[in-house]
Amino acid sequence: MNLMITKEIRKSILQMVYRSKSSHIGSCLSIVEILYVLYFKVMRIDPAHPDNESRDKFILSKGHASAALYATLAEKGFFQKQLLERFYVDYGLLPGHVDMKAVPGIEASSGSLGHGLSIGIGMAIANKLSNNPGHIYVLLGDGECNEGSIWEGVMIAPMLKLDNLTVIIDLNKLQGYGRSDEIINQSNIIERWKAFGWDTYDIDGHDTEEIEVALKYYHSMPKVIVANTIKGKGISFMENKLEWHYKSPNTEEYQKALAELGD
Ligand SMILES: Cc1ncc(C[n+]2csc(CCOP(=O)(O)OP(=O)(O)O)c2C)c(N)n1
Repeated sequence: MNLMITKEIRKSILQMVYRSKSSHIGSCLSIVEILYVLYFKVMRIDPAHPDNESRDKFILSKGHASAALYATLAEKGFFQKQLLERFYVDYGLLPGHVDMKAVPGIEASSGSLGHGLSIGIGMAIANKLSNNPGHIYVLLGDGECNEGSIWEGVMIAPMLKLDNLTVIIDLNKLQGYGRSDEIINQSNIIERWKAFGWDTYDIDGHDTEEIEVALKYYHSMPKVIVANTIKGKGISFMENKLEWHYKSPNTEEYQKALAELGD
């Protein structure tokens, strides 16, 4: 079941990016298992009632990986899968960076990196004030963690004891133009977040059981899950290759990738 759904999500991402000749396929492929576990195993959400007051909320702060979120929402039944054909095309419906007004199920627009954590903290505070049981999940890129605004959020969330907030860092170790540890070395990222008072977890971000256990584990403080992932995961020639941040597959590459993902 896990495998079938994650494979379908990967196929949708591939088709969307190929059709629109757009970027960020590697960034999408590293977060498929995380999105799958959130939307199919953990979050209390109902595609038939996307505005339910007490729902859990997810913010994809690395909004350039929009294709992965749109594909997961379609798979979950928030909207018809056919709408994915309208990704990043002229007169399309689904913009290249996440748009909360495009389709049901999206909680925040994103794309300018560094804002999702603060938005999530605001939502978590609002839920506390109104006794709303909804939990807030925020997914950050590891390169995105170079943004100063992220560290304002890292400092304030434990002070406010936001135990209704979970952050997942997609540690795929690559950014747009290079390796994360060569740009700003945060190889001790867990110790850094821990020092500010976060509950920390270090997991394999492609192991769905590990992801589920980490997400469901009780925590009294805000939690950060550092998910070790592979950029381009699932398509062999894209794995851990910087060029697939911006590159779009040509027809030959598309066919090869599709064959790898199989039926
Ligand atoms: C504020 C801001 N600066 C620059 C960019 C351009 N940009 C898009 S993706 C990216 C790299 C992000 O790297 P990372 O967070 O590691 O995500 P990944 O794509 O590796 O998953 C950059 C710099 C942006 N979207 N927003």
